[in-house]
Amino acid sequence: MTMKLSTDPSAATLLPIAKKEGIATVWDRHRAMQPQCGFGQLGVCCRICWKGPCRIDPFGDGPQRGICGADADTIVARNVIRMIAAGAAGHSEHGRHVALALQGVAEGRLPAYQIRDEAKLRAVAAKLGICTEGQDVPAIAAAVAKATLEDFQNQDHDAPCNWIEATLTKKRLERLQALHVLPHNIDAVITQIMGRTLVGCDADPVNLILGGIKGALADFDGMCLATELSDALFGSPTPVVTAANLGVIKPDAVNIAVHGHNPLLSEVVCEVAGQMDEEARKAGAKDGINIVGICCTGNEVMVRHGIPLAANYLSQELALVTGAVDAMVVDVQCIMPSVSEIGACFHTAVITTMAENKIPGATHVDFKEEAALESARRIVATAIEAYKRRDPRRVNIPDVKQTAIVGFGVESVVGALATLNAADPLQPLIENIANGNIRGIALFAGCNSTQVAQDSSFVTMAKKLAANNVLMLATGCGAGSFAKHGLMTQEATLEYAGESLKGVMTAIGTSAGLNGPLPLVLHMGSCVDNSRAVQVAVAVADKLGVDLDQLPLVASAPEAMSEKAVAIGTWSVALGIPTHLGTMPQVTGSAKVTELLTQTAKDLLGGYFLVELDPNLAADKLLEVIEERRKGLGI
Ligand code: CUV
Repeated sequence: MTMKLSTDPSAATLLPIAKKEGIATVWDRHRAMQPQCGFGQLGVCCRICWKGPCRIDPFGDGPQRGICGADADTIVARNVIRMIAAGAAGHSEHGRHVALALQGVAEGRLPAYQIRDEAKLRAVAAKLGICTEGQDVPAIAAAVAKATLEDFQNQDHDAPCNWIEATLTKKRLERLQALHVLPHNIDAVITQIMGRTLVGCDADPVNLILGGIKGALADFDGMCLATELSDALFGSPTPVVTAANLGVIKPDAVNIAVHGHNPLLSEVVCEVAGQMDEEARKAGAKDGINIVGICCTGNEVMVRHGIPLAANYLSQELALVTGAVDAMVVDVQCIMPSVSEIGACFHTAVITTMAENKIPGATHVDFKEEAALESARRIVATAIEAYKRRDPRRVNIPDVKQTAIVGFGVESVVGALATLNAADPLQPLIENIANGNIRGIALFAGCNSTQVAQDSSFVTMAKKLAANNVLMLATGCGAGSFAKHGLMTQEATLEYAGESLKGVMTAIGTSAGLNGPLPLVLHMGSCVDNSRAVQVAVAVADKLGVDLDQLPLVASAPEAMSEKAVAIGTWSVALGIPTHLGTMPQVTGSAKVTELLTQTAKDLLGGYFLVELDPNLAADKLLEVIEERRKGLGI
């Protein structure tokens, strides 16, 4: 295969080492998997019952219906909405954990946690319409947790989830209500998708996709609550200077990589690591304990505490190939099962922590919020023990890292803008969009995929959009890509931003005390933090008196792969945002479903999917969409 596998410079150093050591990586397995199943790629393979598997012949010569009679439209629609349900389940389980933790803190049951951001808690309470007057912090936390947990329990179909109702524009809520796609209960909506896609149930592709949209909006609800309650517990992000890529691993430290998604684990590991630093030094690590992040856990601790990011999704295995990671601590989602085997090639302890997420060959340390400190101590002690077994001759840490200024939550963005206009912080942003200094806003989200040379589509698109004066926000592994490639720096703004964008970024950055422009791409956090970008957009829309589908706002997941990305992309469309996918979605075996998602959605919701695998063309198309939206607004 001649295709470049990764544009991450650390991969160039480490892939040959992996090869020499006989370690297979994600790219080797990708190659071994070629050619991949065409039926699966089109979404026309059905494994929903044991009369099957069935598959529809895309060329029209063979079967056009499965054994039960389901045609390609039904099969594709069922498959894709099951993906949405899985994505929504992942995010909302994460959200539920955080909400239950908040409840535990309110009741004084969780000594490892506290409310670190009281202002955020109060703001959330106000948003949910909870009266806080005369209430102390535990009482407010209890009320917020209760209102949040109702989103998992409410049985009244006509009462939408509390968080979604508190978050979106009025017009958007009405539009979604009219389509009967507003979720009333996250768990119920996910269950409904599983139920309606059983053999012999919903066969109408339009009805199925509408059910999927409802599931995606449940995903959005789970994300909003996960983000906001995590901020209340762990602090809202503020701008911080840190670094990204595998060069953040230190040769003389006990390196602990925190990997996965949920901050409930990583926050406590970070805290305990600080307390156990001396033990690491006693074991011979003269730089003590060094925590580094991978994937969205990495993003969570990066935007809140400036913990450096070692890797995004596709280079998680390479972190182990450095031979200098002493423990990789994982919770849920996006953890390649291969890490335990690669860890075993070295001295690395791969530690799973969640009862429902184990990996053969890994060490399991059960993590429960009630005993979080004890578990975290065991985890850190395991890392120190592993460090003692590290073979220094097998250490290869690539000398690759980039500075990254990160931590742009809604509060910090508004705070920076407030330095220009304290009375009306959004005004400078709106003014600059209206006068065209900023043409539009693009949210980059989503994963890495082996379908694309790692990080390449993110970087190519961002440079082109920047040159055309588009303000960029990023989350998830997209944010990881930009951080690793030096696009979250002030220098990048000076180098790549178009003149008018550069002027605005410099004015905001300088007045906010950054001694120069804002970084080219603003890091908003993990995947669940996509809700932050929506909050900014809703605030702008409300101020202008328009709905989200009128704003010059686009989203892009150029290297999407996870079912979670399918859920996120779908709610993005449902919120009225044109949403680019740079990898081929597994739906093209149904012309009807493809048309629904890429065209009909535009009439129904204002948002739609735009599939373009070439990042240069994708950027052009998004620029066109932005100009079309500007025209609609008369700006
Ligand atoms: Ni939640 S979902 S590969 S870590 S962004 Fe990264 Fe982000 Fe996709 Fe996973």
